[in-house]
Amino acid sequence: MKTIDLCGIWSLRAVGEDTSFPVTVPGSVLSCYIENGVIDDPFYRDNEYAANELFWKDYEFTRSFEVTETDFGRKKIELVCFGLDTLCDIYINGQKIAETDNMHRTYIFDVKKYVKAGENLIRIVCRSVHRFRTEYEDSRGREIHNVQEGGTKGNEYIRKAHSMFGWDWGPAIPDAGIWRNIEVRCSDGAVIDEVIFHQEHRSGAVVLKVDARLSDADSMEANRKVSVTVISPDGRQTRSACAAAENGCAQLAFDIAEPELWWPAGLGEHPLYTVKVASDDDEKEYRIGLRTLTVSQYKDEWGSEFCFIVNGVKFFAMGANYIPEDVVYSRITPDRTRKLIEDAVRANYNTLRVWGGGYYPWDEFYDICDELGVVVWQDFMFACNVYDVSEHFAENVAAEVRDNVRRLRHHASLGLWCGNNEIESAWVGWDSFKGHDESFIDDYLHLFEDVIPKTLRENDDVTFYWPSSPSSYGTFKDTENENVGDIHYWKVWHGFLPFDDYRKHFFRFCSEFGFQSFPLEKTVEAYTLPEDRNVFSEVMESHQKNSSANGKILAYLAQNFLYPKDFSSLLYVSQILQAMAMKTGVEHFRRNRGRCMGALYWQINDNWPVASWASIDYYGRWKACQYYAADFYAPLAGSLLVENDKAAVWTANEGKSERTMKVIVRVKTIDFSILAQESFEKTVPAFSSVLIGEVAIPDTVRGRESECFVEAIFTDDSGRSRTEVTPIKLYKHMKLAKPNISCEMTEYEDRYEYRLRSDSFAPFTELVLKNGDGIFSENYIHLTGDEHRVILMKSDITGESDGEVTVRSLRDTY
Ligand code: BMA
Repeated sequence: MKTIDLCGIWSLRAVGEDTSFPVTVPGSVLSCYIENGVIDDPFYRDNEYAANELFWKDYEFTRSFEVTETDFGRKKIELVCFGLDTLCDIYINGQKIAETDNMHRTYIFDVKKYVKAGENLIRIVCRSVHRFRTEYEDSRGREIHNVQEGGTKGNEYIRKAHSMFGWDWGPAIPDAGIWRNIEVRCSDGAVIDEVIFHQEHRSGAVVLKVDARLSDADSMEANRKVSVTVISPDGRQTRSACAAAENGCAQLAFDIAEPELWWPAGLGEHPLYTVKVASDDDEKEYRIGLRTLTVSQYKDEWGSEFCFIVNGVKFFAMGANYIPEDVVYSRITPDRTRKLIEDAVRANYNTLRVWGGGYYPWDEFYDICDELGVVVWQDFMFACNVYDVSEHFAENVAAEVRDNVRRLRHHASLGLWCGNNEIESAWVGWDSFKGHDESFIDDYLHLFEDVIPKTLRENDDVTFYWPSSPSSYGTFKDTENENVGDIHYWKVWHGFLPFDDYRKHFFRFCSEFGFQSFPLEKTVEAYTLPEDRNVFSEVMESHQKNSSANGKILAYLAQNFLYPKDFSSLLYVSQILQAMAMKTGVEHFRRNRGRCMGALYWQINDNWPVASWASIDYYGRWKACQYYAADFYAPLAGSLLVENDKAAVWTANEGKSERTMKVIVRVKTIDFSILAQESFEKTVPAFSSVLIGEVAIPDTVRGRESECFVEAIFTDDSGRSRTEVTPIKLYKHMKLAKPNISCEMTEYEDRYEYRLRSDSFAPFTELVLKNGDGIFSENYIHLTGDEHRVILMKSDITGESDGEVTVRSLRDTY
């Protein structure tokens, strides 16, 4: 087979305009216009609105390509488009070959009769999605009035990432273009259409079945052979076999007597076997992990559990929700994705949920998750919308499901397929869903409980399917039941309840809960002018897509902290609030391990610089919450709970072996006098959460509550130490002295080391690199005593930096 890569430089022109610009494909109108200086950076100030207007126009992408005489002589010539965004007309040499209307699909067209030997011209016209959505007529004359906050009416009619039309964290700029690879394939022999893997795990051994299917036309011809090679993770053992294809299918099986099993992060290694499949004219390579992975819904005393079970082991899913990484999709490079997933693992995640309002990530995303042991909860791309499920729409979705399931099903990291985000529960409870024609409910059931699961099963009969997130039983039954299925819990934040409310619930799996904060000041500076730097300015409000969010941040601030003295302090305190909120939730969920088996907060990343629920901002900068996640998701995590005049210390062990935890609990004053102290040491069994001990708050605290706090220093059996703090009164009512914090920096070959010390209690001590970016070994720590605390910055700094930092703590905010 010969592949002619059509990526690279194309020419782009708005239809009806004279000027054309070079564009690198994969690429888009936005990537081209930004690169060529046609528009100003759409993320700067309020430029997003002008960028949105661009998409009332049609755009034409053109390039030429050569087909040699030899390639032209081959039997089959196909155009393969891995991602066309979205309403595209494709022409080769002036003849229209196809129309497309789904950015989530891989299109393969037989173009033999359109191409010629020598130079060919391909032209792809992307029609305006704004025109389409405003002119669209429902297949049965019905009206849809639901519009997601920050979204655009009519986005539901187009199979294009919903959030490209805006969301409550992202701008509405529905870019257009060729967003993934594109190529021409010329072949003579058999093209491998798909490869299906099945694993049978029995008494420690694995039978790996490989089922290779040749594309339709080829399967008719006799004497087709398929060979398969399986290479062990270390590359040392290679086994090959060959089989004749019957009706286009060849099946081979390999007995793997001593399989190296794949485990999620924290539970073991993530070895990957390489499997090469070859026909006479095609070759495909896969990396697979040997494991069983599904969801257990075993009935128990509370209801039904909802937990991932890998190789027979139930584990607590820890992580967050993933949204598109950029508004300009061609900027989402594998390196950037790798950095994000590495940051997730660095913060001890073992799971990510790919949320249904974006795109199906490209293969590298899953390769990286396979390599790093991150289980993927994979939504199909539907979120918060009412759909007109016409016959064409249903067929289009079925094709999309088939394409993506075939592309992703072999990945070790694939944990679950989910029908959609929040649509089942929206039909039950959301005001914006009320008043729609009832037949839309049939459309819902047809799509999510028939078309999608049926197509899924035809292509992946192994991976667990969950109809919607959240759901309990499907079919609108008891969707918000806390004792069955998963939950999106938003009463903290959207419902305005205090952080403590998490502790009143015992969810089985909390797949969304979240709290907003502003991004880092450096990030805000990148999209504002000095005069914009007030959270209620027009520019700051444009970079805040949840209309009531600034008010919420301020209301939670009022519950916890004193009014911040300036803009910078407000940004910082908002991040502390977010970190506290997520920590309160996750610690409670993990204390209830067994009953609760999953916590995926909303959300890990942003698609532009914005105030949002993300714990890592658009530029990859860690907010306080990401640092705290590293602790609250630690495989062996300690938590401190001060309630009813008692301080209780807990440890959750999400590992396979028993561990030991030592804890010193002290009740202290802000000038470090110790009013009470107790030490504990306890063995914590594998996969458990235990109460280590309790300490009564001493009477000596009476009358001076506002000067006192409880500290718990957890030291695990590897020597790793962490300090948890809870004040006796609320932080806003504490009498904090202005601490003198010394910070000595030493530069080593591979790191900067900062020795911090304070003369009085300094909660939430933050380090920020003055120049450049990087991730500290810890941050937003509490300085609770005379001793030095050491923080490291390893050599992964990006940008120019001499290691210089600014230091502040809570007392600096007022
Ligand atoms: C969740 C998500 C998103 C949204 C978020 C914050 O429920 O599914 O729809 O961005 O809430 O409001």
